[in-house]
Amino acid sequence: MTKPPLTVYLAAPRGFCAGVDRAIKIVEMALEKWGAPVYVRHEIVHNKYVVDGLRDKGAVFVEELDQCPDDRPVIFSAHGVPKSVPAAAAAREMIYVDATCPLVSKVHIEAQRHHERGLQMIMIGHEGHPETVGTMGQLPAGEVLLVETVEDVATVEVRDPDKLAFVTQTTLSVDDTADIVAALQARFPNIVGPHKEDICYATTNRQEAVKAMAPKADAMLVVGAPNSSNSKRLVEVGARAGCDYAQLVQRASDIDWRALEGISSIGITAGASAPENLVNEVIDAFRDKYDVTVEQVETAVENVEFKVPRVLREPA
Ligand code: 0K2
Ligand code: SF4
Repeated sequence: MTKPPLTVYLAAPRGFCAGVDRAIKIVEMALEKWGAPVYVRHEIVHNKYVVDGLRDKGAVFVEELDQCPDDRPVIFSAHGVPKSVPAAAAAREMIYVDATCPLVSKVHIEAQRHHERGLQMIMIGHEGHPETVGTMGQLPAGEVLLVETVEDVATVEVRDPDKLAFVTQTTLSVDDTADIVAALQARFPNIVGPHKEDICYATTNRQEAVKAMAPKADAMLVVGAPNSSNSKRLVEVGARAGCDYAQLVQRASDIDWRALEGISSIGITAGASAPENLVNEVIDAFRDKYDVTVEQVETAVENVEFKVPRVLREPA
């Protein structure tokens, strides 16, 4: 039986960013250096496949530091942690390695500097997301106000409208955040902030690639986890860029084949925490049913790389 033709538009860049790559390497190198078990506070990155693979090698994933014993190393996830977490680990004389992405740490430092200059902080982010919790937790409780939407900007109650600064989560929608920043600047003309926002290069590039790819495709799949902020944003960006069906899949077994009936093209991308082998698994699932031609839609070339902490590069 001949298979129907299908064009697979493959977004580039997609998948792992430099911060995710570094965070996973930190867990692998910690396991090599100290042996199992190594504890990891929170999923190192939001991907079940990655977490399961590291668990098989001896990593133990917990949500809070008090679930870790004093005498085993602990790693903090790529999303960052409130200041209280390394402080508690130090007080217990634990070995800890911070796998917070350097681009998230940069935001932590920004928040700290504004605070030291006497500015009250506004964080644009998603309530309860570990990165937002971590960034807000760089300053004393109550010093950072959270806004999630343009509507929140209208009601946020500040100490002094002329002594304000803002920071953002790194994995937000570029377009939604621009609207929120504009609303903040309209209400508080003297607010201080980064040049645009703190959304990282990887988030920005993946959203740009989706914007170029989505209008061409009859449907679009984002390989990523339901708790991955940047992956969920890619689904929204795809839908807004004109793709009628944009869906998140963790892997090939999640594909809803009935919803895809009649398509002649599909766009595929992957969130910053989704491994390339899961992208290949999804493409292979299409090859089983279709005569697939892959066309890359490339909007940027990335060459960012972050070093792992020195403690892991030194011999035991
Ligand atoms: O996109 P999220 O912040 O939810 O996180 P992941 O899916 O784990 O992606 C890595 C980004 C981590 C920090 O920016
Ligand atoms: Fe770092 Fe951006 Fe990757 Fe987050 S998405 S880990 S901020 S490079």
